[in-house]
Amino acid sequence: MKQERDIVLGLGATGYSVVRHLHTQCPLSVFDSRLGRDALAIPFLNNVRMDYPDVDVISPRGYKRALESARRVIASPGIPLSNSMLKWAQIERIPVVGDIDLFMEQVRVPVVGITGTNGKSTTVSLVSDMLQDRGFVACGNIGTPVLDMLKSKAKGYVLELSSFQLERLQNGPFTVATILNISEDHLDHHGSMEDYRAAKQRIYHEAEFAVYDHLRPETIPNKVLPGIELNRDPNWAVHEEGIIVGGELLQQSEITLSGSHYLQNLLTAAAISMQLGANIEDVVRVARAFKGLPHRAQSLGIFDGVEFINDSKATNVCAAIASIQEQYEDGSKLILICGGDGKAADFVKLGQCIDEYVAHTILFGNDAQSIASCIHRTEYEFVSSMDDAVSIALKVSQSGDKVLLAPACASFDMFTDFAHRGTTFAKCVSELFG
Ligand code: UMA
Ligand code: ADP
Repeated sequence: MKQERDIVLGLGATGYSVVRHLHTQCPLSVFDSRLGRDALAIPFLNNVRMDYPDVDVISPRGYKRALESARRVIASPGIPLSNSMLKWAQIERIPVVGDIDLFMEQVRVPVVGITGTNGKSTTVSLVSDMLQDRGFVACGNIGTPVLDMLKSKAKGYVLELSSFQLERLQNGPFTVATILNISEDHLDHHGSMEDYRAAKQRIYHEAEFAVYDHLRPETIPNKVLPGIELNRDPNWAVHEEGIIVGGELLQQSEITLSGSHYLQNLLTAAAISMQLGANIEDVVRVARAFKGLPHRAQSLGIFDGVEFINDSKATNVCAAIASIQEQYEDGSKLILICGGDGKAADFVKLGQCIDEYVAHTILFGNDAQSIASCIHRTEYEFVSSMDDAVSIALKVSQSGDKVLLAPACASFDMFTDFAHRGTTFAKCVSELFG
């Protein structure tokens, strides 16, 4: 007979939050693919061993055996559905869920779900700022695992949901759900755009209300749901002078950040927040105060006449293209620092964009060569460190130019994460200029 034992797969931020959440409720086993070959690199293995000695750490060859006494597998988002550990669980008919399912089973207050290829963290921050006085907090893919926030006294949650979290979601009755946009990303994880889009659509399956964009058909729910269709409904649209929110024009002069994709994020955030009780004053307050998140099109300052811009979070082709076009808008000469782990992306469109808008490109990381093969006119060169990238950028730039870090790739081949990459860029710039 099977015991009531749960297996937690992956011991990163999510797995560790699941252990803390469940360890008093049922016997637990944990497993991570790096056990046995790179155990020191597993982020929370030591914490589990020290603080939760009753939790069984499954030996590298013991996983299949452990399944025999499991009632449920709780998988971390980074483990793709095609992973053999999940396939074996399926063969044994053991349900596989994620941390979002555990959260949704417990939560008794409104939950907003926000996904999209780009703009998730910005929009989640905008919504939680607009609903701050109503006791809403942000969590999820933005950094704090959802289960860690469950004990907070929040009156509502704003969840950033990645396609990795959504692809395994069983239980998603979101009060309001949105897909911001979909462009090519994470093909190494999902295998195809079809599967990536299907994962994103899961956000709407049990949602009560949807906010989506008429101009981006891929964001429209594939089932009938009450909602707001931005840029079709005349009360909710991006306008040449700003945005129309609930029928009122919010002028660009009232909005600190500019740029078409930022206005779209702001419009979406306003529609979600007002659906949950925010008023126009809350929207205006946030539109005035919000200066953007670190590592997203963040100006580091102007040095010797050259502006350095950190958009380390432009981790896919679409975000990098949006970033290049945005920075080029005032006609500046652009020097681009680009590259990293391309996640199996196609760089043809990036190459075309570089040829059109960029004066000089500096490439690094695993996919530097693949990007270079798509650049046909703009000069480029390869470097092996951020230090060298910044020195060369300075050498080829003149007063009035911009140096833009917009990598179009994940950072994991050279840095801990996008924030580490952005901080390293800022450090190299500040060292050069004392
Ligand atoms: N692991 C395995 N087998 C595998 C893959 C991973 O055992 O096949 C193990 C790794 O060895 C590692 C652990 O799983 O020890 C890592 O788990 P994870 O990759 O799921 O990452 P977490 O640390 O749990 O962090 C995750 C999100 N990361 C990913 O989805 C990759 C974090 O988003 C999120 O903040 C956190 O949960 C809390 O919700 C980061 C991210 O990069 C910011 N997300 C991607 C993105 O935004 O593009 C999706
Ligand atoms: P995510 O959490 O989805 O990665 P962020 O808000 O952190 O999104 O922004 C990541 C990158 O995407 C930044 O480089 C930013 O300039 C760009 N970006 C933000 N919003 C949009 C959007 N609506 N469309 C395209 N690019 C965007």
